[in-house]
Amino acid sequence: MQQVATQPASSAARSAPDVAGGAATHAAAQETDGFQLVIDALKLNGIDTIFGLPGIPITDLTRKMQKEGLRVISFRHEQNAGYAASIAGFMTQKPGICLTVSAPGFLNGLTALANATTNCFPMILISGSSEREVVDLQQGDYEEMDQLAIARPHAKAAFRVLHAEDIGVGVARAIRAAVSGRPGGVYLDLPAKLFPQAIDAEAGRNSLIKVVDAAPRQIPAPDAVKRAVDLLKNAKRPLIILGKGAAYAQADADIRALVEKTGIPYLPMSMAKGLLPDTHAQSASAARSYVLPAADVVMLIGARLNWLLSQGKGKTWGAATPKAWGAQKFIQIDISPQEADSNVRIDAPVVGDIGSCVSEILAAIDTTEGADWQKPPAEWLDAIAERKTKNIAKMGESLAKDPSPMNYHSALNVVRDIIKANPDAILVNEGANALDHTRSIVDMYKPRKRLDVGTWGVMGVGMGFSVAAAVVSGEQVIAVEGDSAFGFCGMEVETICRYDLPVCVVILNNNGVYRGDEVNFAGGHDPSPLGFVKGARYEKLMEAFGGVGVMVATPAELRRAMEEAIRSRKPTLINAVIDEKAGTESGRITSLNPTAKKKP
Ligand SMILES: Cc1ncc(C[n+]2csc(CCOP(=O)(O)OP(=O)(O)O)c2C)c(N)n1
Ligand SMILES: [Mg+2]
Repeated sequence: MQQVATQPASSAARSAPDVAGGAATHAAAQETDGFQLVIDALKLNGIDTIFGLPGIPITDLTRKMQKEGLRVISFRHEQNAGYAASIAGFMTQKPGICLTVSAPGFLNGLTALANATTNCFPMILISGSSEREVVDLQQGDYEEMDQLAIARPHAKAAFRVLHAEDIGVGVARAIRAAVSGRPGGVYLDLPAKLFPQAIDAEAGRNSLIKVVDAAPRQIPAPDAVKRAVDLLKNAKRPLIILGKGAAYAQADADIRALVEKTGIPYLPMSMAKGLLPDTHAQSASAARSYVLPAADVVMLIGARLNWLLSQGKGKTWGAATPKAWGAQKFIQIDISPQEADSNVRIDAPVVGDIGSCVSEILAAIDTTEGADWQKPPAEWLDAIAERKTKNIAKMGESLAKDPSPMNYHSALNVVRDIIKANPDAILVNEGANALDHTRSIVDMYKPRKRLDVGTWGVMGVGMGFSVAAAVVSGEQVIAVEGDSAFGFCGMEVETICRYDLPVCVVILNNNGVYRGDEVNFAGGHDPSPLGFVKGARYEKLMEAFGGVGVMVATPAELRRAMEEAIRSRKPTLINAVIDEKAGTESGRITSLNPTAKKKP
């Protein structure tokens, strides 16, 4: 692994104002306070990085954290800090911490918290809050808001700590809630008055909890494993679907062994790409629309049957009507027992953590079948191979074209080559067409290298994810962004420059949301709601903060600029100008978009 781009704690300490003295002056040497206990509790539990934005009442907390050796990454907007924390959680299995001020800062972070909960990313949003007594009587405090109540429906759990001696318990509960079972977003409310509260240092130390076994393994029941293996064994057209949960589990070797031992074709969901290399012979990605309706037994590994899989029903699955079920039988490996039957019947639920479930299934296959395990019938594998070959050839033709101006294919063909040559690089991706084309064109080779809009299809995660990916891994990050998507978080290029992170942002610039050739149907001076300033010079934004900005109009220019960004590891923004007519409405999910019967 490459060197993590870290500012040495010692130099941070030298330049930070001496805030520790604040606590020391009002407290004797043997006293500690809320500021210190929050830091001690986090450090005791292996938290080393905080993503946040300072202000009342957490300004001194951020300074003190930095002084005490935590890496504090300070953002320009809390939403981006929140997205950074959540994806750090996904990458590391440790809760990512986002730290914000009260009311508006908290609300800015809340979208990311809700997104984390939806995506099962472990994250803790820690927000300072205003005077409880005043807030509860609605007497008009500075940034008055009942944050705990507002956070609760969007979080897996929400806690408030009122007394310094409870900080240890509060932090421990937040960590357990975030990472155990199905991971998610947790809210921790820390009122302003908590921070300067002084207590005896010894009592403080004793109140802290180092969480033991924060995400306990959950071993599946042997009969559940047997039921699944029996179903799989008798399948004629089996299929494995790998979800984001499978990527999160870090059970890469066992998952690969299960796929390869059974010989079953598999489909990776977007963030599971690279769990096995996308070029693997058993990948059925290029035959997705054939395998989903044709499969007779489908094993879901850490993948939910939500909208991304058409809820397991309708045409996608070979059923006659949108609400009807297909003929498949389902095995579902999931940590949550409530997930089964959420949309269609699950014939063999296997409940437990993905790692334990996969290794138990592998063991069951080995004991009961051993060398006798029959690979799927040749007709099934041949039929898939035939479709794959045809579709890959068709894709090859599109990629080989060199139209002027560039389109998604010719630009992404370059990104595809760059990732192939740099398989450790992390690919962050958002947009509509910019997302869908990247997902299908750019092959991934290693697990957890593709980070994208996830379950909600949310725009604006790009720069937060990029910052966190670079900070957590030290690897080169390549962010492929739609021009609209980038606009949600673009100011964080300053953060990327400030921390000198190896992030190369590639904006696929088509002058708008989906397409840049939309018109105002009223014929007035205002542009279409979907259009942006034509010919915008996004690269100058990066230059403004000392990074490298490049505008490119051809694949050759894009390739040169990306290669240079990777060589130099400098913050780089490449404004890749593509055909404004190249996109389609909503990318590949046009069918989800209600349209007026009569066009405007
Ligand atoms: C937070 C949020 N707001 C709005 C949307 C709706 N939306 C979906 S994709 C998209 C932008 C698509 O344009 P762009 O990023 O430029 O990608 P393109 O299709 O043009 O390549 C928007 C606004 C969303 N998904 N998330
Ligand atoms: Mg666009």
